Amino acid sequence: ESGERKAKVEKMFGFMDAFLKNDSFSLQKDILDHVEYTVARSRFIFDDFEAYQGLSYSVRDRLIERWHDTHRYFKKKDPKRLYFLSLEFLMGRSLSNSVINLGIRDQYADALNQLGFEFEVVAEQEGDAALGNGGLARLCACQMDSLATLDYPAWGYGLRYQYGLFRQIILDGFQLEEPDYWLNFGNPWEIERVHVSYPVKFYGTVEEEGIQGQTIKVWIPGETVEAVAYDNPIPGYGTRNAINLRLWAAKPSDQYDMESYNTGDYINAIMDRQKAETISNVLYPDDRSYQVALQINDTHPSLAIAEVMRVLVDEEHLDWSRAWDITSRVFSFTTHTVHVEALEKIPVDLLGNLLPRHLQIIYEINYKFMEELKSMIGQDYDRLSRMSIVEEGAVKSIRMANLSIVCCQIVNGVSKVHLDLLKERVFKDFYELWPQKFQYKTNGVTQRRWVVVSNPNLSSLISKWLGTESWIRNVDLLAGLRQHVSDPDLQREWKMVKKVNKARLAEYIETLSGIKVSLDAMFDVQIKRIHEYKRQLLNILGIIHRYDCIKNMETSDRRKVVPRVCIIGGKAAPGYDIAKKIIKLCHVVAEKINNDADIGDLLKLVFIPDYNVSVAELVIPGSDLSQHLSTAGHEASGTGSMKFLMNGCLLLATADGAIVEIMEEVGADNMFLFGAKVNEVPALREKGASLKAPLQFLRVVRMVRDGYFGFKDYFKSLCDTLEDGKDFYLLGYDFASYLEAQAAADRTFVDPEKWIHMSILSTAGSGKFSSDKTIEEYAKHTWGIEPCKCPF
Ligand code: GLS
Repeated sequence: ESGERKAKVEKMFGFMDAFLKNDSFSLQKDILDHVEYTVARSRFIFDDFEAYQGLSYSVRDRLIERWHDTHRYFKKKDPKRLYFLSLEFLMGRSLSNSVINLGIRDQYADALNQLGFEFEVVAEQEGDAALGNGGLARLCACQMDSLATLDYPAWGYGLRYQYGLFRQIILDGFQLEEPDYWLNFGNPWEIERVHVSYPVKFYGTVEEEGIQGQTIKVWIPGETVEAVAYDNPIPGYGTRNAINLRLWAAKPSDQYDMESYNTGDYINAIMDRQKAETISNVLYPDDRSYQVALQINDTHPSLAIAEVMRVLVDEEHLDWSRAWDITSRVFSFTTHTVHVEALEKIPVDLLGNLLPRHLQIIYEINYKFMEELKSMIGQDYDRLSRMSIVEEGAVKSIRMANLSIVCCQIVNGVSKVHLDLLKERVFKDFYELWPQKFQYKTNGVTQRRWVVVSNPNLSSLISKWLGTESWIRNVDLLAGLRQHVSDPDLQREWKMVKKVNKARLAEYIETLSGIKVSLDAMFDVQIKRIHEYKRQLLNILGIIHRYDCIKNMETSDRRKVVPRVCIIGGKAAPGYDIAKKIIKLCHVVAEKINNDADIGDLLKLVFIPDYNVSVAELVIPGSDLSQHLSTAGHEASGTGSMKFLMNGCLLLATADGAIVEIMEEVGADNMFLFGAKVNEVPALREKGASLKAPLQFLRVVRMVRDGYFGFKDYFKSLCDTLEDGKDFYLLGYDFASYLEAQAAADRTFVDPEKWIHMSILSTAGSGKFSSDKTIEEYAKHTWGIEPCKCPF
């Protein structure tokens, strides 16, 4: 920092903490300046999109200012930093979140108004940054928001994918995928750092060289790619701190052969390597010695371990044990799955070709680990081979989870149930060896995005009844709603907010599908990735059952039916055939029900296409009930449930993942629970074909099988998965209790006072599931970092 420059600036402009002004006139001028000079449209004629651009650049200026100040402050204080590595960050939109966190939303809304624009309309112009698949990626986005808000000195590192998650198009009820050209219209939220770039090396050979009587390994790489940084400032709420999410883009380097750069798979491999180079830069910058914690979000970035070892041993010439000591103390690892088959493996041939030196290092780590293990457990070869980092077999592979566990001193699960499963099943051998390594941190979501941004009416209502906005930073305060739960005024206002949100959702549904839905109906929602274990099929079969019952009812009984609007949304992985059939089934069932005049408003089924963060922001506040149906023991945590809970939607769920902890917080009598428990599932599976499904289940499956909804041949393989003995996800077994839970939800819905009561208690009990809590736990018990708050 140049003291002379600082003095000059202060002399010219006077001393000011904030350079930019936030009064309405300054903001208007700023937006117009950006429209004129950055967007290069006339300040007299511009449309909503250009207004969005001008506005975003103006907001970005304010972000940059805080972000500079924060980093100057971090530099001055030099606290231990966290580097959070993840291959996926699902940030969604930035505008609304930024202005709220900066505390200048109303000022901007007013400024726009003066210019003849409406904030909500302008904000709708922004596309989603969808650099991730689902829960895991959105979790990282929530955690970045919490890290910034709680003033932790943290950096996020990820990849700047040219294309985000595919766009889901529905054609005749079938899912089609289209590329997400998210950068086509520019991205005002990022700052390209052309000067922050590193060569990332691949291929080549490893040679031995003698230096001062010692033989050292020298990697002679074959090809180089340039990694260029794009910085994305992340503002905290109620603080001046703004941290950085640095996303790396791969660019061909001078030495690079353009032809191989343009071949698809290779680029992916290159992308996976970028963070590792960055880590090496972060650990040993010049002559400074930072203290750092490096968090590996799932195994995807775990090659970083081998890279840090390579830098320490080959480039810094540390001896192996010193290098290993450092590496194993800086890294921590969070696993996000319960599925052993989902644990990442990299074929040795591939790794050896792409990164020969890294493979050698991993072999060396494994050799030392195996020796140590033998000395502890003796010649138990089965166990040795299960725990080995190298998997022998048809395709010899590196088990990235084993590498991560061997290296990291702390291995985190994402819910209490998840930790139990890690100990008992997934990593049993490792748990027995190192019980002290295994911990869990319950996942959480940020109340800033999921209540303040997406449900402003509820947010104001909560603040009004709590008499403070402090819950936006201190979620524990939400529990204060409990004392007002029986107040008729709160109940009335709470109901009103829900109604307004439902109206907004109904309008969206009508625009999308032409289907008019009744606001008096229960809005019943299941939105998440389509997966067999998440059991959207159970939901659809339940809807068929409901339809069938209504059809067979006397007219007088129909009056007692609670009207429902069933809403399903989610993407199926492009190669996941069964998941795609579930989407198609949803559409054919919807077609039948929605066009049955005899059913009218009693039942509607809507599939919301292209589910993403922005869609969730609209759907969640407008839901009455949400469904979380995973077969117990399959969902590591689940974070959708937390977003619904905060918004006062009741949950219909199995006792899986974080639901078990939600139950502890809000009480089982405030939810609709059903299904086999985690510890019952293995024994039920053992029973196989002798586990007879109930008649109602057989009947609805038969309707699909017999072609009642058409596409008989197409659905055959889907129905086959439900046969006795093949029903791995236990839809048949859980069906009866599922219907009972649904009936309980219906009975409660007709008692609005009770429903609202439960709804308020849901929000009141949601504090534990804020990502602020998760981050505080990580900071204390895993990373060992302290807040570093930049003065205002
Ligand atoms: C996931 C799990 O499947 C979810 O249960 C979990 O909530 C999420 C975040 O921890 O991580 N793992 C994964 O690979 N995708 C997920 O969403």
